[in-house]
Amino acid sequence: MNSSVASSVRRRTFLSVGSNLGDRVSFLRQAIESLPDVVAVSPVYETAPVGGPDQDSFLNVVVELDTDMMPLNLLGVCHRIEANAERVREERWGPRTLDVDIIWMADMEMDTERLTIPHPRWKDRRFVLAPMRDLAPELVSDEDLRLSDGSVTQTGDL
Ligand code: A4P
Ligand code: MG
Repeated sequence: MNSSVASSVRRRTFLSVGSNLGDRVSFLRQAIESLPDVVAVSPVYETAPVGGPDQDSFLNVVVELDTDMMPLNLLGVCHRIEANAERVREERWGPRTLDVDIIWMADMEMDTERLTIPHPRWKDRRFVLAPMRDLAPELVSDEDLRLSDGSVTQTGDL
């Protein structure tokens, strides 16, 4: 494999996947089928929108990868998957068919114009923390979950 795409290290990685427009369940399913190196998918949560304009509720999941992809290449994959879901970037935090964000990667911290890891707002958001805790309770404390914003309800599995 091209050395600019992969490193020799596989990292435990968590992505947040959300949809609040159109057929939300099939957009989530399509995303998961297209992602590389998936090892686990959280239950689905119906979540009240956090930030942005008045908009419909989201379905959110967190997906765990075990991947050797470099962060910027993984971001490129996330953006391609969003584009395939007919996502149009209109308004920040506005309604979207699909949003795929990198939340956390083991032993990885970076802060560039294009990519910040861990995601700068992950600890504020219950729609990220609740499904992430289902997969990685050692990374999300009760206190983190209690202090986060937004209401979430678990609705089942994809
Ligand atoms: N970017 C920087 N760091 C990252 C990262 N770790 N992962 C850059 C992904 N992207 C990252 O994102 C804007 C730019 O952020 C990207 O081009 C990338 O270079 P975007 O997806 O185009 O726009 P956005 O998602 O509207 O903005 P942002 O800042 O990512 O929004 P958030 O903070 O992710 O919030 N409420 C509920 N209930 N459920 C949701 O899923 N999502 C949002 C989006 C708001 N409210 C929500 C939900
Ligand atoms: Mg995003």
